[in-house]
Amino acid sequence: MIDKSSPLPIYYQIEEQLKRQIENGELKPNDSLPSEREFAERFEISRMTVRQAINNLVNDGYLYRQKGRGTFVSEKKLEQQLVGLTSFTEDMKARGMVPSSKLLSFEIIAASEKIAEQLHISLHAPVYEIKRIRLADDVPMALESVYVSANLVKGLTESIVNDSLYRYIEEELGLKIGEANQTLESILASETEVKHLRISSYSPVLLIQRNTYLQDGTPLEVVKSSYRADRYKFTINMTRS
Ligand code: 16G
Repeated sequence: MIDKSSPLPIYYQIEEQLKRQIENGELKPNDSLPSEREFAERFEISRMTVRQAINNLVNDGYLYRQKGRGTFVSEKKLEQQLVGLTSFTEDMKARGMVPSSKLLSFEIIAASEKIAEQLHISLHAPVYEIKRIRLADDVPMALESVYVSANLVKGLTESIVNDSLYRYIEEELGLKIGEANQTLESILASETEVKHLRISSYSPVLLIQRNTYLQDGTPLEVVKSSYRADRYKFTINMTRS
């Protein structure tokens, strides 16, 4: 079902067709795909074109490759319930995955007007800026920038943020995390996100912005996270009053 007269590139048509088959269950997780050669013969196109389509689907998380065995359909997206106020480490452990982080930057900076206002601290007060890639079973899931007041979250180190920020805040500092406001929107991945999340250019990502407060109302953190839209699905339960 390839339309060679269409203005849509052939690799793109193959990608869309395979995505549809994955979404409607015709292709199931861990099903193996025909080889590049078989694909090329079936559609009468070059192997290069097939490879491009498959590469894009591998990058987008729809397919995965196994050396010497072939290409397979990936597991479904991670479904994340938007209910409790949890950390990335807790979320991944709860689903039996191994969380890890790749620290991109860890610095004390002077609070900008916007950050100072949100953290209720003075302009230029010291703030930790922590940029991390969050991974689950070694797959990059989100790119996250966290801002916390250095006078509130004292003694942060690189090894702490390579582990769990919430664990340190609660267990080591004894601070009580209370609630958070969060927004979720779809945006086009920036170049940085494309690079670190290993997604293709022009992919959408889910931008989540969170403002977290301690139980006494003190602002704790300002967070901006970009989640891979190809690996994540957020669900909400609603009750009609
Ligand atoms: C989550 C939170 C983030 C928090 C982090 C702590 C979202 C959108 N963000 O990524 O606000 O700072 O967890 O994680 O859920 P950690 O305890 O694993 O370091």
